[in-house]
Amino acid sequence: MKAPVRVAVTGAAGQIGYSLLFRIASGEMLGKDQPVILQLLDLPQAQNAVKGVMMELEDCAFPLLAGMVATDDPEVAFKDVQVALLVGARPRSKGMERKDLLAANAEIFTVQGRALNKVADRNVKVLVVGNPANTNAYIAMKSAPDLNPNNFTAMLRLDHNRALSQIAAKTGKAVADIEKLAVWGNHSPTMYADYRYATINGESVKTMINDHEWNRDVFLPTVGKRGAAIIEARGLSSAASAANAAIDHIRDWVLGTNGKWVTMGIPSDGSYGIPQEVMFGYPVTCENGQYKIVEGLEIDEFSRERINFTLAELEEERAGVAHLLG
Ligand code: NAX
Repeated sequence: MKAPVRVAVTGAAGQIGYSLLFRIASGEMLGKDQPVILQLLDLPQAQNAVKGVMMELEDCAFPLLAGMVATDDPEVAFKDVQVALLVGARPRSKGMERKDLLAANAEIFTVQGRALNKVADRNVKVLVVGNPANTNAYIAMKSAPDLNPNNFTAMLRLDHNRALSQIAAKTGKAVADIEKLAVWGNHSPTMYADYRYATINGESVKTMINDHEWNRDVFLPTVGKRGAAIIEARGLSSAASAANAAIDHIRDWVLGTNGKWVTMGIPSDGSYGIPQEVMFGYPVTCENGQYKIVEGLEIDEFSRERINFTLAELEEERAGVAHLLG
């Protein structure tokens, strides 16, 4: 039996947490032969609810669940963790302005970045799900100077999966056969889902669809506003699909993609003209626990416009929190 991997999940009492924890404990994220210890962080007032979730996890009798910890202290939750899923965040309350939301989250992710810096495993892989995910991941990264910045990532995988399923519906083909999709930028309606290089059984998706208006007026708005459409229909924000995307993101990062492209929000290395350190959605492949940006894609005028648009939003968010970073 392998040694257990310590996995931290923040916002453990929330709705994404409830869809996420059982799947991690059953081995869907790190493999069916990999025991895990769950280290659950939530606010003091949510500790009772976390206990309830832990009771249910116990009642599943998962063979791979080697232990659990519940706490409201980030330094306890992140102690020696090799994977950290930062899901908990401050939601926008009524009348709250965008800058206040950014500031409230900046505080949370500064504290959590510092705690990771102090107590986490030196190779911890961090995924930020809590919104604004890219900027929160950027703040956590900047607050953890002793850790490798490349180990901080933001979740764009839900946008990627949403785009895959829209393309499958449009072409009448199977999701599993779609390769080489890219989503650029921020996890927000400004993201740019780009199927120019995508193929289905070797055939070009762009040629198959051959409809620029559909791309611009239907596909991009549908993917970009999917979160709002789900809130409208369900009365609650996406949870199971978000948890599923988080599992996909970490599984692929740890176990590899076999050459398949996936989308991750990662600190830019300057590729495609994105300023260094901006937490940006890129197409990547993963191997041996490392991701690698897919390089050499031609960026046409329409794509450059879209990429600049989502970049401008990220730069604005980054400028909005700059004074809060020491
Ligand atoms: P919930 O409100 O159901 O749960 C959030 C949980 O986080 C609560 O239990 C709360 O007590 C806890 N929490 C708040 N502040 C905390 C802190 N400082 N430390 C630890 N725990 C804290 O929200 P849920 O639906 O689970 O969504 C969680 C986050 O994911 C939100 O920020 C949401 O906007 C974001 N999402 C991100 C997505 C993405 O693709 N990146 C998609 C889905 C989702 O909208």
